[in-house]
Amino acid sequence: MSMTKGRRHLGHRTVGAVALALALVTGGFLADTHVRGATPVSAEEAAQAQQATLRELADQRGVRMGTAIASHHLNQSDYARTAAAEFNSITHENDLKWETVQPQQGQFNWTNADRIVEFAEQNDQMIHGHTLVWHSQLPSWVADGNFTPDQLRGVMRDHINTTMGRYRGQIDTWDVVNEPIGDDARFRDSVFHRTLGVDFIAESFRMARAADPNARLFINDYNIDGINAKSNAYYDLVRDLLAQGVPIDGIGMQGHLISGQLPSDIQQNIQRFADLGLEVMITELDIRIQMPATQQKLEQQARDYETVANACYAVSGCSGVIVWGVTDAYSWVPDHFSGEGAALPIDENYQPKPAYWALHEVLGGDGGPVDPPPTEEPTDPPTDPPVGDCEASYQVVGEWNDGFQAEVTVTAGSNLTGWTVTWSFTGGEGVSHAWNASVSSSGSNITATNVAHNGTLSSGQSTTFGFVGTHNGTVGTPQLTCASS
Ligand code: 9MR
Repeated sequence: MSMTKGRRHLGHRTVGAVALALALVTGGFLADTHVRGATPVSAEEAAQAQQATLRELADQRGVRMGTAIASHHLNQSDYARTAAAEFNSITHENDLKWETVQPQQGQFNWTNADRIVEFAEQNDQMIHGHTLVWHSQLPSWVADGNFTPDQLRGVMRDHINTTMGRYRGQIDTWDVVNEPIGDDARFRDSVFHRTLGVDFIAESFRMARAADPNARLFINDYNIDGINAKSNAYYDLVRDLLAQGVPIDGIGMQGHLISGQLPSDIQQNIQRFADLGLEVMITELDIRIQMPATQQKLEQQARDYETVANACYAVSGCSGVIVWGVTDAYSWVPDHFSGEGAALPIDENYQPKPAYWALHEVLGGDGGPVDPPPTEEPTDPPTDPPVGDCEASYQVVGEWNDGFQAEVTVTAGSNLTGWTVTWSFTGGEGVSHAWNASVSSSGSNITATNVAHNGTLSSGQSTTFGFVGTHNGTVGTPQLTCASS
């Protein structure tokens, strides 16, 4: 299903009729939509439109279409109305985290968490519980605690039992362990890992199963949406946990993504975890763009939302998508990524963006009103096909103290049955481990060749491989050479 197909032109139903019908019947955010050329709405049109919220489409398909919310916004009517009308699942963005729920040992504060659970119950919504054992937003009495292993187990068990116990029967999926692996694909340092070693993960899941035997238990992280070193580490971890009989039911791929830079293998990645017998969820989707947002960037973002949602809904083990906020007005993105924003499907005035209509169409809706009129914005010049066998482009996608992650996209200029990309690092960088290519080094000279599944490319087709590298201060962009092999 493509966005261009979904961007309907007049002749289907008029924009005015759809928007007005939606405004009349849902009382949702479209109530403020500018209705162009509004015409009287027939009962039939109103009835059709009434089925058109994301929530209703998701319910019809039996999938999750959720959002994260903050209790302190729920007294704003636009916010609460949109959260209730558009989503069938709610997650506490911050109000269920350890520092909020148990800021001091044994002192539990449920005010904000309860408020959200009550909201979800009033609106007949599912709740995805976020989160129990996480190194971040952890009160200092735990994070800096000097516990023996048994003491820490006691602290974890108490927190898990009390929190899951309070919402037993109300919250039936939980992020039990959040973000235990870093971007370098190694286990993160935390009080849990320091004190209990990697077993803290298995122990957390066993405690959670005991606390609520009916809840489905997830591990959750970011940058594991495509196939890369970190998601490979997760694959090995959950496969081993399952083999040991650890009660883990699902994996959450958070989906904090950059528009135009999505991994190309999201569906393949979801599928391999589903093939392990796990439920997969996209738990925190947002796709940020460089501000200011233009129509062209919003259309690209819509294609990105479509890609992610399609990748999930195409895999039977993927139960749904949760977006990380109701409106761009309160997204975490601008506070954390300077110059970036507009990452959600609904804008700061509660208006649907192209990304909203992309989700709508993926869920089986009509994809919304007509295209906006063509804009005068410059379009990117068409990219020339590669001259010669192939071309390769290089992108650094993450960087930390002594490491970095990069992706290389190979585009064929003619039909290929194998390819080799070579480059030289000039700043002392090295490759430590790679995926989707076989990589060898000789000093600073690197040679990457295809693996079995991505050597055959027809002219114009692309494939991407990646690696985690080391550096001593400089992460450059080398010149690449690509040839058939
Ligand atoms: O959206 C949350 C933001 O309001 C908080 O300031 C931030 C603090 O770490 O956490 C954000 O939510 C995070 C989530 O709990 C776990 N995955 C990454 C999310 C974005 O940082």
